[in-house]
Amino acid sequence: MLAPFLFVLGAVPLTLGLSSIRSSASNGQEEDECAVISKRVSWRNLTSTEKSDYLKADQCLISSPPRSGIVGAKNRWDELQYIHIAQTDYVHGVGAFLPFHRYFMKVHEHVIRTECNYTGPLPYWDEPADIGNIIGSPLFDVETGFGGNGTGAGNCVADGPFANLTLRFQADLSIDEYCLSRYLNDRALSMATKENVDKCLERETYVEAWNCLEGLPHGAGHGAVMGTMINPFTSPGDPIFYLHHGYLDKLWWDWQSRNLTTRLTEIGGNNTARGPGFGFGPGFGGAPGGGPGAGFPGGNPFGGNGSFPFPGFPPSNGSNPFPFPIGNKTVNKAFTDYFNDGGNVTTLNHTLWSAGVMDNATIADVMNPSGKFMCTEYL
Ligand SMILES: [Cu+2]
Repeated sequence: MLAPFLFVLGAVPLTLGLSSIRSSASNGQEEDECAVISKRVSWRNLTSTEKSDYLKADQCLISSPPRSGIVGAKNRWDELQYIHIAQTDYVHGVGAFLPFHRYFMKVHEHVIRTECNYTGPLPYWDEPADIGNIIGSPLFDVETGFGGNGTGAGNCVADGPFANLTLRFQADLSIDEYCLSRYLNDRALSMATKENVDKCLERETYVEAWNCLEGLPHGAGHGAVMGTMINPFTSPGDPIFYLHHGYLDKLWWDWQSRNLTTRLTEIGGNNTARGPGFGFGPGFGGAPGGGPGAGFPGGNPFGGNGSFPFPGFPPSNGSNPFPFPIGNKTVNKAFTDYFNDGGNVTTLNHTLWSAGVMDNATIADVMNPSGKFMCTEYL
């Protein structure tokens, strides 16, 4: 019987508002309980079978045909990456940064569970544990992890379960194949310290905590892996992305947990990004070797007046590609209307979009990790 357990876990269900009022179905079961609680666990604490199953699930996405009609995608993995690329400027440096990435973790979980029969826990990267020895991290184990460092001129990953993985969506959504690349380094990971995390967890307001978390703790993981991971657009091409953002999401939850009475509903910030790459921290760009995904030099990758095609956004408009100016710091009404906040301030009504891979959600839906939409629990 899950329900009483969930009430304890769900802590302060009142704060979720009207949408979570429980209703009894005719079979007597409550409709909005979680069928399964997804456990979020450090990669270090998975058994070897769990590790192997998780790696196989991502491999399954890579070998599964596309399903969502995203033009140019050759597999399910491409479609997940597309979701992130297509809205990079609107999910970074904005109030929705943490909620969107929490939702995106759920989208990934949803597809591995429903399409690849994955039933295990969702791993995150315990980043402070790897400070000073990223090469020795169990994440980058060639046999039991995600493969090791990149090699050669392009820093392409050539060993482990994702050896020779081919990606194809560029930052502007054009198609040009490139390898999964990494340039592991301890310098960036040195910023993932407990001290830097604690500084964020001590912030009082959501806006302060989000800005802090999107800075060093977020930048450290991306910068430590470099290659594909340092590109703010294409970073979900590396399976490590989901463990890094799983960890970052845990940090948001750690902050929320310090005051559930207010922080299960506290949101804010701007809806319009401050520019591409905000939040990845300075100085992380330019991995040796270059090439697509092997480093993000910063600034506008499309040139001064480039337009950013968003096929299928908003999805209600089918295939309508509508242009959004890059680097436009003003409120873009086409977006803010779609986000449904009624302005440039991020609210609980804010729409979270995944190109139809999963249904849209709202920020309200994801505020509580153990609520009926997320159904997760951090261990
Ligand atoms: Cu992101």
